[in-house]
Amino acid sequence: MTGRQGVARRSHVLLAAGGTVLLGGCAAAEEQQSTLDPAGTSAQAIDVHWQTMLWVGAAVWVIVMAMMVATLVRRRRRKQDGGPESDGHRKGEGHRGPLFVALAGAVIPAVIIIGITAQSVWVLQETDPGQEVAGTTIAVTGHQYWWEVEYPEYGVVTANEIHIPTGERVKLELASTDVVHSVWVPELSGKTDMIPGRANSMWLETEEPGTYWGQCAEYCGMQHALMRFVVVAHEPAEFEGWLQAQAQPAAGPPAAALEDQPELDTDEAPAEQDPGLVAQGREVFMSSSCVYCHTISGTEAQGREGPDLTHLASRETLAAGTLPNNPGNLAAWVVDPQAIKPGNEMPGTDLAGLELQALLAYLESLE
Ligand code: HEC
Ligand SMILES: [Cu+2]
Repeated sequence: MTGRQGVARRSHVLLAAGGTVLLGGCAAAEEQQSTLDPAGTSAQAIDVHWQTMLWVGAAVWVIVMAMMVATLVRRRRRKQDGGPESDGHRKGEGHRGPLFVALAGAVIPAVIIIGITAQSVWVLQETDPGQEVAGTTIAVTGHQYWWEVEYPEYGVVTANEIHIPTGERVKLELASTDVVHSVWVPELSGKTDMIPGRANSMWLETEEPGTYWGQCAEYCGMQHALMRFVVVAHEPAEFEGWLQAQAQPAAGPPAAALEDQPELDTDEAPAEQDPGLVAQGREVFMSSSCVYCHTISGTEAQGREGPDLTHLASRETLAAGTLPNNPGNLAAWVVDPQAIKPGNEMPGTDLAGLELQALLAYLESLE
């Protein structure tokens, strides 16, 4: 073996090792988005195809490498025995006949390629995003940088969470209000683009209840990476319960609290979920710019620029999977959304002190 061959071989080994480390790193991500752990019908078909290509490719590689090593060993042994270095072919020793060349060089590769092509045609049919789907229809609209999720048959609108029943093929009707986005839930399905002015659709189906992370898969601007969402798969009965709760208008503050609203008093520390404070927060919300962009059903807030906040407190995340939904993060978001997600469409607010606390208490009450 010449020195150069040795270097080339070693760098291949290094590349292979590096690739393994990289793949391992991806699979270990916390909020898992791994195509290698499929839980949906469509992702499973894709996985079958991927596994076939991986293992057939690995088998071919192992066989070719084994034959190469065998040849090298044989050659070296012959050299040690004092024989001439490269007359194997002339003598016919170790020479592979035309039948071998035809099989290994043409027939076997052709069989493998035809087989894998046939399988990919099957996968394309199995996963076809445009196929007829009988189940629940959900309209999902991409915005820079969040997802509007509507259940037209049930009058439910939410954001950044797609709740689905298990054991049913659910249809997603995709649209975009600005630029091209793409829906991808690696554990459930492949990607489908949301193109402004074009009606695309896709479907999701899983037997396993759970939370699956999704991601915008088409670069759409500054905060593309923070345009995430979750798919929450429920048992059908639980899903019905979720739909019913979401179809309710926002919980208003108790009537008593509305009657005797205390004056805003900056000296007094407010109690958690104080009904008076919640009622004041509602006033603050309705009299500030929030109403131009956000809807809270059952109130005068009917803006459509930002996520529907009717059941904000029931959601797991804020700002499209950017932050876990808890009081601290909610306060940080409302005060300075541009610090958290620079370039997003929500401006910060000047509200402070008790007014801000009241506003936050109201938002937290939107179960
Ligand atoms: C100019 C329009 C606009 C105004 C005004 C506005 N928002 Fe927003 N808001 C948005 C947009 C757009 C998002 C989504 C940002 C993203 O995730 O990229 C958002 C997100 C939110 C979220 C997170 C919702 C979720 O489900 O992730 C909350 C809470 C919120 N806004 C509260 C408020 C409050 C309170 C006010 C008033 C002080 C307000 N917003 C004013 C546009 C606006
Ligand atoms: Cu996007």
